[in-house]
Amino acid sequence: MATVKKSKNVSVTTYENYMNGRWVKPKSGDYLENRNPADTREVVGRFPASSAEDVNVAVKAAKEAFPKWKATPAPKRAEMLYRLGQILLEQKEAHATAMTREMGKVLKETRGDVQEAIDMTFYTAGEGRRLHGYTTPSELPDKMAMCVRQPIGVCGLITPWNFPMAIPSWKMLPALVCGNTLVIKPAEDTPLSTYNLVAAMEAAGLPAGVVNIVAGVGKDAGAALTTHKDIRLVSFTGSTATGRTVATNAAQHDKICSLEMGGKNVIMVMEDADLDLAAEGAVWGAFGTSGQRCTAASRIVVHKKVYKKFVEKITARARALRIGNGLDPKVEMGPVINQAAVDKILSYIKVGKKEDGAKLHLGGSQLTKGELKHGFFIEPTIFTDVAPQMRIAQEEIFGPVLSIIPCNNFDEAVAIGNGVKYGLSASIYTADVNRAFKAMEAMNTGIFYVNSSTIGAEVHLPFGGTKGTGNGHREGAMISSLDIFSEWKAIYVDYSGKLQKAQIDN
Ligand code: UN1
Repeated sequence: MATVKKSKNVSVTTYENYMNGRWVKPKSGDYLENRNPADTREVVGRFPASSAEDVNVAVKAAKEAFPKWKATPAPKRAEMLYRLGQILLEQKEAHATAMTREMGKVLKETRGDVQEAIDMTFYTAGEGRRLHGYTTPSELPDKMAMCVRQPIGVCGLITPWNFPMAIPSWKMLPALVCGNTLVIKPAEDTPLSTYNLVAAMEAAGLPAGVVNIVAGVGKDAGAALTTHKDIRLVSFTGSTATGRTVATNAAQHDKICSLEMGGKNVIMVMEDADLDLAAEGAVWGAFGTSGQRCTAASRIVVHKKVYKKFVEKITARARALRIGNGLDPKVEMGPVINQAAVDKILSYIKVGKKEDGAKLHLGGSQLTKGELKHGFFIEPTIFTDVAPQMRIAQEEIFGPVLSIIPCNNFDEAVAIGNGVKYGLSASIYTADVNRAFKAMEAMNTGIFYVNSSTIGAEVHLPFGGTKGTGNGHREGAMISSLDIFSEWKAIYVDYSGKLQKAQIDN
């Protein structure tokens, strides 16, 4: 990695792609600037604007490394992951600081992001000594039947900017423990955190070619990954629109494809809920990470009996949030990621203001006073009296904008909660255990919480959603993510010494 002089006083680090165990320049020689969304005067680094040619080199390296990595016993593969976990633990604070600088979320949250990658590392490493298949009786005598997991080959991974170390870890680590090699393209807004993860993998001793990183934009490097003939699996997290393109490309080449896309998550606050707890959870779910999580709580459905009181409580909390640069330990909410995000969020606020009946109750503007003018800051924004079919209650905004929807009873809350095209996360606040269980059953989402917000999934449980959120896969938890990153092989051993015919000799 070279450091180039940017101006008189500031030097900016230039990062290269990592392929076949070496850091190499992109063939085009072009780079993208990674700027701090809290203060765009700061360039965090320069990263390759890679092309399909760069992707080809990385895929070739991954393909050549595959046979040896596949033949490496899984417990040995996992030993490298244990070392990786140790390294990440030692580097945690530095990685959290770097992540706040490139992504904007507050330090407490970036520490959580790095910790999620550490959790995933140790958790997955344990799988090196499991990777269980199973044996089962054959229908014929003197015949054994079993299933084993086998690696798939070269995986192409495309990851988003909101969890730039955790989400790459959800994909890379299970891919590696299963014996695959990989090429990852991190989001162009936040490549540094994924680079830091890859550099830690290099330090942990991963052999050349097993892990490769190619930075760049989706339409070049990303698209090339989804269409390359030697990539057998594509795993993508990001917007629903891009996910469809990824899936379409993958289908043309018979690739395995796992998608994790949008959300429009709901918190249902019942009349018997602990309203302080619910308001605290709602603020955390709606405005944590400036609302930029696929699990963010962007809709709150509140029982009419407690509606007014709840709105008062959440407003008081949201109004008190300290907004600014996430490196300041007092700050509770950072910027949004870039100018395009500002434009999109403000346009949704405009749409909400025009909706007949909805009231802009809090916020609604970009913050441009003092130091904030250098970043992409938007006020915590609350719309009240929102109707379930309004666009602000249906579409993913991915920013600090919350819609509060009144409801008459539990059944109506469930119907509103389920009445969107996504199905990632949902939650209910209630003191009634029967109702909590009914909601657990009734909500058509991949994740559900009782008396807790919609965010905060732990790595050892399945992560993903129903309907427009994904295409049926789950990351995180071992069985489900191993099912993404390995293929089953059914093996029959006939020790009868004669020809036995299944389905016929019966
Ligand atoms: C995401 O929103 O894209 O459950 C991932 C959570 C985090 C992961 C979120 N552990 O909120």
